[in-house]
Amino acid sequence: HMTTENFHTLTVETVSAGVWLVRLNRPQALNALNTELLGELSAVLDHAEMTEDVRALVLTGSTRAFAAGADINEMAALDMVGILNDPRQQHWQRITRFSKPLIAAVNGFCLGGGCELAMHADILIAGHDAEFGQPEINLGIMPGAGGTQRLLRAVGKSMAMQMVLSGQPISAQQALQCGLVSEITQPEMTVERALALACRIATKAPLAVRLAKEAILRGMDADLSTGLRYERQAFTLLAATDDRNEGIAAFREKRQPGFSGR
Ligand code: DAK
Repeated sequence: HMTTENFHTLTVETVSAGVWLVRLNRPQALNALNTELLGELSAVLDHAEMTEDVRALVLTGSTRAFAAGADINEMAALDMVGILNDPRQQHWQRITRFSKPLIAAVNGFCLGGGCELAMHADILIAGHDAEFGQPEINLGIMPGAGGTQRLLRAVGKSMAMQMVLSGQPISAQQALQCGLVSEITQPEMTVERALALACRIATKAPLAVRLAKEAILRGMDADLSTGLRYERQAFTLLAATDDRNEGIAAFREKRQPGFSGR
């Protein structure tokens, strides 16, 4: 069981069996991602990765902001060498390689590094009032945590160019239309909807969930035949699991499966 007392910039709550809710909590800076916050988030992901009972995570901010970007005050102090040696790079890599389902519940501002963080999630749910943008260009810089690449893959060339080059944010409705998010909700329902999805995923066979997530992520940067080869291998691997036998047996016996993660 994860406690929140060691953290300054976020809280972690065990919501129900297998689901943790992580809330970014730097209201004075609209949840801007400073080194401490990214460090605490990567510590939570380490812990979640190692805890077998954890099956899915929901990541959210406040009603006003998911996150308004990297912490501009902190960034101001870094020169080129400082950026090259930046410890935050390790934290971003930790987030990238998280193997369990991560769902972002986004309300309010979701900008710059905040939008890049949300795009690290496997599923994005947004409130009607959410605003997604890459405003780095306004600061004379550009996205640095995957924004140009993940946005391109999520929304296509024209919208990615529009957002990154103009710095103008898009609405939740636009984000839905272009596929950046999969659902929009009433703002007060965003976290609830994300948790409901996480709880549902938490009942599935963990190995199947993990390999399916990996297959989809691999497909994002592979050609079709490479992606299909990976899918075939992963699918074959699952044939050796207890949960596959249990899932098929439960269907035939018209009962709910009890997955063991084996
Ligand atoms: N950093 C630090 N503080 C921030 C902040 C940020 N990104 N965003 C907001 N705040 C602070 C404000 O300074 C203000 O603090 P006080 O003045 O009250 O002390 C407080 O949060 C409330 O903000 P506002 O008073 O500005 O609130 P408004 O409602 O008027 O405006 C806003 C909200 C979101 C439109 C505005 O705050 C805003 O434009 N914020 C900046 C948005 C932005 O430009 N974000 C992009 C930052 S650049 C990398 C990885 C990632 C990145 C780079 C490199 N590597 C791995 C190499 C990412 C870069 C970025 O994200």
